[in-house]
Amino acid sequence: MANQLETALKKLGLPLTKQAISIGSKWQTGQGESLQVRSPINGQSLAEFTMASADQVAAVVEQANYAFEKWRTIPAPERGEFVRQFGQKLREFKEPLATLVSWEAGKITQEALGEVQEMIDICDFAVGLSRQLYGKTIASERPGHRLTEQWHPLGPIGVISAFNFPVAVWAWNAAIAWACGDPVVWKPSEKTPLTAIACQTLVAQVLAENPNVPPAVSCLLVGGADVGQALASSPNLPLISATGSVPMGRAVAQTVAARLGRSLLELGGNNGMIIAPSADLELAIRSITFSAVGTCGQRCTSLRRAIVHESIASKLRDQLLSVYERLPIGNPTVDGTLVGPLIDERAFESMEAALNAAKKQGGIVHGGGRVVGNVPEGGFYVKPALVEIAPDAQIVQQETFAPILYFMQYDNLETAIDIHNGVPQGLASAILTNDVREAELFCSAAGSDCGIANVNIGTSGAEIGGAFGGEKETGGGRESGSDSWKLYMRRATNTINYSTDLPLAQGIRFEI
Ligand code: UN1
Repeated sequence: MANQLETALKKLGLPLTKQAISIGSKWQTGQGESLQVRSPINGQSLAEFTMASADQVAAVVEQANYAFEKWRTIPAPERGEFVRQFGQKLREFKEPLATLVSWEAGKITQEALGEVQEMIDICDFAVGLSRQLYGKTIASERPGHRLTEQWHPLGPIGVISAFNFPVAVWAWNAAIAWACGDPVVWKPSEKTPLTAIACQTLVAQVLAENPNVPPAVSCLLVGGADVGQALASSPNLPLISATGSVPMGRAVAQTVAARLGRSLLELGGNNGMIIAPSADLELAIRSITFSAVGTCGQRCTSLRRAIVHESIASKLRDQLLSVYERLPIGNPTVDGTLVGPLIDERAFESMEAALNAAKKQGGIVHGGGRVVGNVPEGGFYVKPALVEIAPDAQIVQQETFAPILYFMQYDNLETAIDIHNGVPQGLASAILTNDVREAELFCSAAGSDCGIANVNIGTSGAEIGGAFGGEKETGGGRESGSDSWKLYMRRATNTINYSTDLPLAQGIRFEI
């Protein structure tokens, strides 16, 4: 197995000595704390090097700012061409990059490949976008005047990403930012620096073929929370896009707000699904299982709460439990495995703590606990848990980044929607129903209060074409598709007078 990793690292051309800082294709040594990178698969050491310190952030941001001065003047379709070439590079290196994602984040091969595909997809989207950064032409109230708006590049963007989508979330930001004319300064999770170094290595290959592109359009800082805070407080990063926990987002948002910067937050989800009496049960089993146990319950969009109509609850529970019983849990790089490891011991402890709390609060816990036989030693493999529990149990309010599905019952849809919306987070949601009235109510203003509301599919696995993000403690940000690009640009409203007169707006008379 380790050979598979070595081959992938070789193919990707990762530098043998790892360094924490990169400006385009130049690497610099960090001056912060030392970092030991371990694989969640078996605890094996993947690399050890010194992280960047907070003091090193300003110099990198300065380089990104120099790059911005040039990058913003390059026509957007030409910037799109750079993104297109990066997308091609990803196609070429899809497999080794996915292998590295598996080894560093513990994803099963299918999901790791899917993550790289998500990067490719957003590159394609951004290439098209680079010819569609449309502003509006607005009817002017004054004769001989043209009122219009333009979208201009904003400046270097700080990207703080999490371990669970170690490369795709950066790509959502980077591909859009580059098309929009913004350089990117990336701080990946300390748990997944190698995938970040791999991405930067691939960007460097594209830079080498494009001498017109200022290399500092892509900067990397492997560092801890102090580096994240230094990015958040940097006045030269007009937008900070941060994905991760609610406490992290709160700290970043407050720092960015204090300098009146922009933040784009994608924080915790506590995603729910209503399963109505008319739901197709076979489809329910498949969508619930993928959403609840996929990525070992470590997606922001993972399904954490099933709100099931009482008439079908016991049947659905029994069927789910029998599927859970035969889930292939183990080495994520082995064909057929569906549930890989948790990221580390702390994640395992959080899962245990949540299950203990659930029991104390009256929950009946099925599954859970560490799997030890038939899995690589040194990894934290768990049995996904299904917990029958009352909707008002306190633990249900909390997002635990692990495969725990709280299973609750309802009697009428209004109550189900109240239960559904009665948590602090608001990322992804779904209803399974064949009743069009129920489906439309769920998607209406009086329905799900989340950023993502689905019908007859699970909560996870969104496509890049839509805007991704959620409300309440999820942070309100939207990234990826639709018009999320507007956050990465500044809007200028232009009023142009092509007459020989000077009429004032609002009919004001001001004769001199
Ligand atoms: C995340 O977990 O931070 O919708 C992102 C999904 C993926 C992205 C998840 N496309 O599950």
